Amino acid sequence: MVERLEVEADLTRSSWTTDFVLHYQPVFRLDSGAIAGVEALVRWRHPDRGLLLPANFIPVAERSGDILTIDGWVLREACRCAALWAAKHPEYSDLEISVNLSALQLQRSDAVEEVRDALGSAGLDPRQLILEITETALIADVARGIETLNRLKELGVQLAVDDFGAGYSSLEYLQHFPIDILKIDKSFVDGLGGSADGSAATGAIVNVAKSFSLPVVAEGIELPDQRALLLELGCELGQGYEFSRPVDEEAMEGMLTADRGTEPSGSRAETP
Ligand code: G
Ligand code: MN
Repeated sequence: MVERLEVEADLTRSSWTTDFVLHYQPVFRLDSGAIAGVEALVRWRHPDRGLLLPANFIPVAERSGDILTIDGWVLREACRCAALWAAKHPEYSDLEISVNLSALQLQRSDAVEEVRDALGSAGLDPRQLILEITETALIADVARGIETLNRLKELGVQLAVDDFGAGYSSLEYLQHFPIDILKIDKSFVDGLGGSADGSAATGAIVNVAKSFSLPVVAEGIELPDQRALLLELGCELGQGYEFSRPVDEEAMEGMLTADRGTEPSGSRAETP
């Protein structure tokens, strides 16, 4: 409790441009290792505690309302970066960037305007923006959710279900929501390649995506075996430490420059 209050107090003192930073994790083609996209992940450079992951501050920011400011900044910063990379690297002129949208952000009356503004001020083609939404956020307010998602789709952006399989996994909403991509939760990847064979559950999730004709991205791939098994199960895209940890803007651009569709160089530590 003391800890939470402390984080809350720290949050209100934070300056968005210097204390928060976006790291980027590439999404790879599991067969060739070529970069297929990038996910933007927010980190908080805490003055005393070092680089904090979203799990350490997002819940507090959701309760305090600071999440809306953080989310807006993340969206604008990610769009700016993607537009910059697309302009600098012609071979990535259609590079897709994924941004995580919180449940609260989805419920805001001006959510669609915020996305439109971020795209507009960055000059980013809407087709390059993928908004990731968790199952829980989708279910929170179904009627309003569908309306907001439809309006977001009208902007031309793509929508992905994040952490798919971890929540309700209600197949019904896949029919009603305008979803473009499914991202398999890391827990289904963890179950692969170890002593306990989790490939039946993972295969079932991949098949759900396929039967809805949706591309599927596996999250949290940490081992070569997991990558091989996912490919066997028909999953073509993935991200995780086996390919690359989330890295800062400069390192991400370095990867784009070096990418020739060859094997990634492996993971490196995530540094502030
Ligand atoms: O909810 P979402 O899937 O967007 O969360 C992604 C989080 O998972 C990020 O904080 C990212 O740093 C972390 N992550 C990405 N790849 C891996 C991985 O291979 N292993 C683990 N343990 N975490 C990962
Ligand atoms: Mn995500």
